[in-house]
Order: sequence, then structure tokens, then C-alpha cells
Amino acid sequence: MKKIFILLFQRMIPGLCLFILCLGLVTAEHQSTAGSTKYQVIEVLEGGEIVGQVKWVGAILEVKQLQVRKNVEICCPSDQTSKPSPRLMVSSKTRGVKNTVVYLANISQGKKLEMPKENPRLDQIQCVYNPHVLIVPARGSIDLVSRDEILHNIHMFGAASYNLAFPLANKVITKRLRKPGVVKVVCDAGHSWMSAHIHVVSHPYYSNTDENGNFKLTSVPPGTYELHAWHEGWNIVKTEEKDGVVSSYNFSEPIILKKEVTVPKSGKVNAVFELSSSSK
Ligand SMILES: [Cu+2]
Repeated sequence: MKKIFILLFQRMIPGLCLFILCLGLVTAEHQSTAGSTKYQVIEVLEGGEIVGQVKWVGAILEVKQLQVRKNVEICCPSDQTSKPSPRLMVSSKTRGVKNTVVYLANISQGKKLEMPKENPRLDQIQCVYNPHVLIVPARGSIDLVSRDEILHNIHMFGAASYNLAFPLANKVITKRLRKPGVVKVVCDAGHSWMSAHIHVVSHPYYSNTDENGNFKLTSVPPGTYELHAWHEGWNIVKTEEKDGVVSSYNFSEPIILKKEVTVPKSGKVNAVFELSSSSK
């Protein structure tokens, strides 16, 4: 009798495993579907536009930058010993602030998030990331490449974690960015002045400001939204020294400005954000 039970139990094990596996797959599928149902793609009828500018108010600040002490011949070929900080780029003509990501924070439905024909690219050129801020659709890929004949090491953290060595120039590494959120990029190969931000986005209503601080969101379903403007920030909260020399600056958290906007049917709404030395 006991033997029959053991035999039956042994025969049930593969079935039981299969059942648990199926349950797991169903749960995983449900979770991934639940994640993607947060934003719904619809045909946008009588969509409107949000256009505007991120502006600097008051005297333009110059953000301190670290001295280049490693691979100077590649990083600073034109005899400088430091590079201008890419953190705060204000046009002296238009007072527009570049690299501010303006987006709709509470949109639940709208146009489709199109995958770009070519992957967005992050270059490492003369020990600077180019572009400094970029937008990548979630589940899309990014191409990372170094143009310098020295070692760079991309360290990403936040919404994605990667540690990627670039010992050679012109070798492209492609990585998928699955989770929406902000990814911070730094170089772990002794170039502590190098930094960039990647916004991994789950809907198409994101715009990175140009050199005049301009942004534009198109085909927005008519309605009232919360419009956010993200800037990485420029205030130094801590200075670290090594052998009497500044080795790194720790910056304050990104600044997020908020504004309510109402998009009219087939119309346009203008929005202006202001940043100044007292912005937090
Ligand atoms: Cu580097």
C-alpha cells in the first residue's frame, strides 16, 4: 500500500512541477500586461500642442568643474586643464536652459510611443558624454560608443544598472532599457567629471529642451494635465578631496518644476518655466 502511494507521488511530481511553472508564467504575464496597461494608446482626435520655454532668471551661474588630471592629452587636446560643466547650459541671448526634460506627468492615454528607426546613441568624445541628457523609449535600446583611445567605463544606476568597459575606440555596445525612470551615467575609469542622464520613458509626451530652452509636445488629447520640467540641478552639496586636491563634487537632487496646463481641442497652449540660482 505504502509503495503504491510513493509510486503515485513520484508520478505526480512532473505534473506538479509543470503546474507550478505554468502558474508562474501566467503570473509573470499578468504582471507585465498590468505594467503596460498604465498607458493606453488611442487615436488622438482634435489633439493640441504644448509649446514653451525653460528660462533662466537673474545672473547666469557658472558651475564649477573638476580639473582634468587623467588622460589629459586625449581629454583636453587644446591645452585646457578643465572642461566647461555641461550641467547648466544657459543661452546668453535667449536665456533658455538646455537639457531640461519637460513631460506630462499624469497622462493615461494618447498617441503611440514610437520606437526610433535607429537606436539613440551615447558617445564618449574627448572624455565628455554626448548628448548630456537623452530620452529613450522603455524596452528600446541604446547604442553606447567611445571615440577615445583610452579606457572609459560606463556605470549606469537608477532605472537601469550596467557596468560597461570601453577599452577600445569605436566599439558599439547596445543595451536594452526596460524600466521607465531616470538613469544616471558616470565614468568609473578616473574621469569623475563625466556625467549624463538618460530618461527611459513609457509614453511619448516627453521633450528635451534645445539650446534656447524650447520644448514642444504634439498630438496631446484635449484636457488638463500636470506638466513637469526636470533639470538635473547644479548646486554643490559636498566637495571631496584627495591629497589636497578636489576629487569630486556631489550635486543636489534634480529640480522638478510643476505646472497645470489645459490643452484646447486642435489648439495650442504656451507654458514657461523659470529657473534661477534659488531653484531647488
Ligand atoms: Cu571615462
